[in-house]
Amino acid sequence: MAILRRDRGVGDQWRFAGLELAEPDKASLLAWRPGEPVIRQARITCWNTEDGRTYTATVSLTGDQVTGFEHRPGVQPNATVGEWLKADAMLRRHPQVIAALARRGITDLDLVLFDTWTYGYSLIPEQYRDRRMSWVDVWRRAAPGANPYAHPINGLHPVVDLNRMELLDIGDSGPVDPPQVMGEYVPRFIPGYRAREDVRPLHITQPEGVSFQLDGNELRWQKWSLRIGFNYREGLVLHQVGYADGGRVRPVAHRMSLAEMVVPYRDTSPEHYRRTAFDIGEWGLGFMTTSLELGCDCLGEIRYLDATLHDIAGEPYDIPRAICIHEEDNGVLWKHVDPEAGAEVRRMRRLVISFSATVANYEYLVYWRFYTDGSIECEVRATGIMVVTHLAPGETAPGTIIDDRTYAPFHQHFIVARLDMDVDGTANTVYSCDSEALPVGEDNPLGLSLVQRQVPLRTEADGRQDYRWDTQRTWKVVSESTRNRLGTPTGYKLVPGGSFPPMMDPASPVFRRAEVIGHTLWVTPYDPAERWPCGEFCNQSERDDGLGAWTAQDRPIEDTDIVLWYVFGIHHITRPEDWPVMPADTVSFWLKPVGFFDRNPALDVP
Ligand SMILES: [Cu+2]
Repeated sequence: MAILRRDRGVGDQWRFAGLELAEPDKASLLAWRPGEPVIRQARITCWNTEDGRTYTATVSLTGDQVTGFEHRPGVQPNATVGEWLKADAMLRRHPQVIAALARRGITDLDLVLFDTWTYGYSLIPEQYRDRRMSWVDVWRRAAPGANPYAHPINGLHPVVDLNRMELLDIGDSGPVDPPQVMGEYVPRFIPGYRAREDVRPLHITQPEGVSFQLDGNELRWQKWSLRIGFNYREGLVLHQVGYADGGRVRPVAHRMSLAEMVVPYRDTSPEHYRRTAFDIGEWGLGFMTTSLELGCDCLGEIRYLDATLHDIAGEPYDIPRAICIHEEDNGVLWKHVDPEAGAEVRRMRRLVISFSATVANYEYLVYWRFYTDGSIECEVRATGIMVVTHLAPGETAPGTIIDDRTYAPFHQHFIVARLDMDVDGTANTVYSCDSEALPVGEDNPLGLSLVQRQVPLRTEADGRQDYRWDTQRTWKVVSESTRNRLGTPTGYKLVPGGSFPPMMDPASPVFRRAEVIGHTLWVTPYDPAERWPCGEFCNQSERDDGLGAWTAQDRPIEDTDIVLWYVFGIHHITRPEDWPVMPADTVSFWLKPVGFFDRNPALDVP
C-alpha cells in the first residue's frame, strides 16, 4: 500500500477492496525447496472514489516496486465492511431517513440497523448504473442487544451511492403494520426462558497432546501433509495436500478452497427482488471470518491460526483464532468379529481444519476433514438468522410463514468448491462414472447385471457435468501415468453431496451473472488466471465472464493439469424450526481414494 501511494499517487480518496498474497505460479512452487529464497508479491484491488475507476495492481514486496497497475474499465470491486459502516453512519444521521423512521414510530436510532446490500447491474435504476451502488435493509432491535433481524422495517429500502456516500432515493413505499413476533435467541430476551437441566458436562481430553504437527503453516497429521493459507475472498485455502505412502509424499490436490457462493432469493416481491448475494465474490468469506471460541466452536485440544486482513484504507488488522485445527473421534473406522480371531475394531479419527464466517444475518461454518483411510470431506453448515418479512393482514406469503404475519422467503445457497487436483502428479483425467442396469436377456436372465460406465471427459464441453440420481454418478480423477498394484490408474473420486439443480430460467438476470449454477461440475485446464467462477468482479455485474466464458473455448482437459469446480449447497425451503435462529443445515461432498491405494490403507491404524 505504501509502495502504491509512493509510486502511483494512490491518495486518501482511494479505497482498498482486496489485498492478498500473489501466489507464485504452480511450476515455480512445485520446484521450490525449503530454504530457497522467496519472491513476495501482493495482489491489490483498489479504486479511486473520485472518478470511480478500478485498478488491479501487483507489488513486489521483496523488490520494493509496483510490478503491475492496470485500469479495469466498467467493473466494481467487491463490497467492503468500511463502506457498510460509512453507509450506516450516513443513513442514521440523514433527515429523510430519520423522518421515514419517525413516521413508523421509531425515534430511537440506536436500535436501528442499516444493512447494505449489493445488486446486479440490470436491477439498478438506469441513471445510476455507472455509480457504485447499494440498497439497504433497515432493521430494529426491540432493546439494546436484542436481535435486529427479528424486526424488519419493511417498505423502507434506501438506495446509496457508496463513492459519494450519498442517499439517492429513500426507497419508502410506506410502512407495514408490524405483527407481534418472538424472534429472540439470546436467553435474556426470550420470554420465560429456562435452560434444559438434564445436560451433564462432556469433556474431550488428549492427555498426551495432539497427534498433528504444525510448523508455521505446514500441517502434518498421520500420513497427511498440507499447507494452510487464508485470504480475504476465499477465507481458508488448503495447499499441497499429500499423503505419505511407500516412503514418499504422493500429491492429491494442489490447492482447494471455496471460490464462490451465490445466494439468490427466489422471491420477486419489492422486499426481495434485488436480494442475490455473492458471499465470496462480493463480500469475501475471509473478510466475514469471525474469531472461534474454545469449547463452543471447537472442543478438545485446539490449535488456532490468526488471519491478517486489511481495511479500506489498506491498513492491516488481525482476526485472532480465525482457523481451528483439531482432531475428532468419528466412530468406528472398520470392524469384524470372527468366531476364532475375535473382534477387531478400529476407531476412525479425523483431522478438522475449519473457519466460520458471519455474513450479516447468516453464518457459514466450513470444515475440511482428513481421514485415516485417505478420504477428504468438505462440510459446510449454514446457520444464523433468516431474512424475514412482515405481511399485511390478509396478505399471502410467497415463502414459509414462520411467525405471526411473518414469512421467510425461499432461497438457495450455491457454493462452488475449486479443486485443483494433482492426483499422483499434475497430469490427470476426469471420468464420469455411471452405474447402468443391463436389460434382462440371455446373458442376464435374472436382471441382476450392473455395469459401471466410465467415460473420459476430453474437452471442457464434456467437463460440464450434472448429477444423475438414476445412475448414481460420481467423477473419478485419475493419473493416467501411475498404476496401482492391480494395474489400474490411481485416482480419487468426487462423491457428490448437497447438489441440486438451479431451477432457474437461463434468461433470468441472476443466472446470467452466475452461469456456474447451471451444472454440478465443471472441469477446466489449469490456468492461474481462472480463479473466480462468476468472474473476478461480481459486484454490479450484468453477465459473468467466469466458467461459462472460459469453457466456451472447449479446451482439452484430458491427461493434463485440471481444475474441478464442484457446485453444491443448500436448497433452502424455509421451515418454522429455522426461526428465530437456524439449527445448522449441513451439506458435504467427499474426495475418496479409488485405486489410489492397493488395499485398505488403514490396516495399520492402532
Ligand atoms: Cu438459507
